[in-house]
This record gives sequence, structure tokens and C-alpha cells, in this order.
Amino acid sequence: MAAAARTGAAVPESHPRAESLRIRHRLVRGFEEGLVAAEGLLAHGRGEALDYLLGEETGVAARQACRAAAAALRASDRPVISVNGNAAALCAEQLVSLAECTGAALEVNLFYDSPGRRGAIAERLRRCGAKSVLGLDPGGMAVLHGTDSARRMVDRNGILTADTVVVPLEDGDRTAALKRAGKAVIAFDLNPLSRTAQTADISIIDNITRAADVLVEECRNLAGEGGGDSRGGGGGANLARIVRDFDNKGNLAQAVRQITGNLGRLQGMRAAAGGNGAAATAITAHGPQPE
Ligand code: PTJ
Repeated sequence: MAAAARTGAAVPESHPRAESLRIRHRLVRGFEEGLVAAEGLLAHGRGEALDYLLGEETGVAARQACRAAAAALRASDRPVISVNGNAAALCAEQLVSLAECTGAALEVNLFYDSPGRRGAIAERLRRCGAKSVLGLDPGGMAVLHGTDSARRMVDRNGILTADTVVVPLEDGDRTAALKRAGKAVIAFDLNPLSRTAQTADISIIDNITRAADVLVEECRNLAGEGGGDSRGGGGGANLARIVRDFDNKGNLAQAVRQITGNLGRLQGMRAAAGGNGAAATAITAHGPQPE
């Protein structure tokens, strides 16, 4: 039996960290199915640690960022969603819904590139309902200048000519290169201090497994507000206002406060437990449990 099948079956519903373990399982299964790079498993671990500090919930800052991102996508003429291995394994369905809802194209773009993984990711997207997936035709690719990684290869009909690019779990180099190429960048990243989060126009500091749903919901909420035929009308002006009023630096600072607030609560728990030896030992041994 495959390791993922064994581990998946081993997570009882009653486990206090069942959701986190289920997400891990999705990623391991994605690795075994050839979607996820081995390094993607490690990247997920780094994300998990930050998610723990964020309290494993979508905070006010992330919600505001999702609303601004939804407005930006709806107001865009050529939005593209860049899809890597982790994003495909964790939320292919939501990304396909996001593409449908906003008219965005889906493009496979990898840091650890391989034709096999590109094909597997495209297949996953198609199985989730994607009608078209870019980034698969070597003859249709061009170089995005300003980054040396494999992510520089982009589709002429996709990221190269996009006005807005959604980048889940990205590296900072390409985000900066996309910005220099004049594109608006929307990032999903659990790390408010990462170069990607600091460089993007709209950084959604949340686990993509939660935030992708919130972004789709916000896009649906803004359905009557421009885009398509009504773009540029009154709804279009409202979308522009939502994007203009969004302050990414302020939003990132709010996410950092979410983390320091959680750490502060931990300190408070330690202090409160100071007079009680048994409680202090328990907290030191197990840490705070966000769930
Ligand atoms: O599939 P590929 O070849 O394109 O490779 C994808 C990875 C993720 C391996 C590659 O892009 C990579 O190495 O990324 P980094 O530089 O490790 O950055 C990933 C960022 O995503 C980090 O800041 C993590 O904190 C963050 N992250 C990890 N898991 C999640 C996440 N952000 C949102 N949701 C997550 N579930």
C-alpha cells in the first residue's frame, strides 16, 4: 500500500490537529502522484510553522487582502493564475473556480521544472474542470527577464502578456521580475516577511487552503461590480476604489501583529502558569494549541 494511503487512513476525525494532518496528506499524495516537488514538502513545513503562529485562521487582514485581490482580478483585462506543484495539490479545484469566476487563464509555472510535472499538474486542473491550461507548449514560451530560475519561462499567451498575475507560494525573484515587467501581482504567502509578500501589490497572508476559498467568495460577491461588459462603468469605478484604498504595507503590518499577538498570549499563559508548576510544565512541553 502507498505511504499516503496508509497515513491518510491513520488520521482520526477526533484528532485535535486533524485538518492540518489532512492537508499534509494531500501534499504527500500530490508528491506521490508526481505533482509536487520533494522541496515542496519542505516549503509546506515552513508554511505550517507560520500558520501556527498566525493562529491557523483567516484573520481580518487576510480577508481585506482577498477583497482587494478580488476587485483587482475583476478589474483586470488579462488576469493569469500561475500554478505550481503545491498549489495544484492543495487547491486545484478552487483555482479553477477562481479562473472561471474572473475569466483568468491558468498557467503552469514551476521553480523545479520538469515536463512530467507540468503535464501532471495540467491534468489535475483539467480534471477539476479547467478548459484550457497554458505553459505546456515549449514553442509558445518566452523569457521573463529579471529572474534566472526556471520560473522565467512564461507563456506568450499567458503571463508574458498578462496585466495581473496571481502567484501562490512564490519566490521573491520572480515577483520582483513580474513587477518590473509592469504587472500587478497578487500573492498567497503565509510569511508576511518574505520578499514575495513585501514585493507584491496585494499579499494574502494566509494558508492557501483557506484563502483560495475566501478569494473565490469575494470574487462572487463582486460579480455585479464591473468586469466583462460592465467594466469601466459605475461598478468598474467601485473596483478601482477598492484596489486604491488597499494598503499592502499596512495589511502586512496587521498580519505581523496577528503573529506577535499570538506570541504575546503564549507569554501570558507562561506567566499565568508561573505559580503552578504542573501547568507550567504542560505548556512548556506542548506549546499553545491554536485549535
Ligand atoms: O512546484 P514548484 O517547482 O514551482 O515549487 C514550489 C515551491 C513551493 C517548492 C517553491 O516555489 C519554493 O521553494 O518556494 P519557497 O521559496 O519555499 O516559498 C514558499 C512560500 O510559501 C514560503 O514563504 C512559505 O511560507 C509559503 N507557504 C508554504 N505553504 C503555504 C504557503 N503559503 C500559503 N499557503 C501554504 N499552504
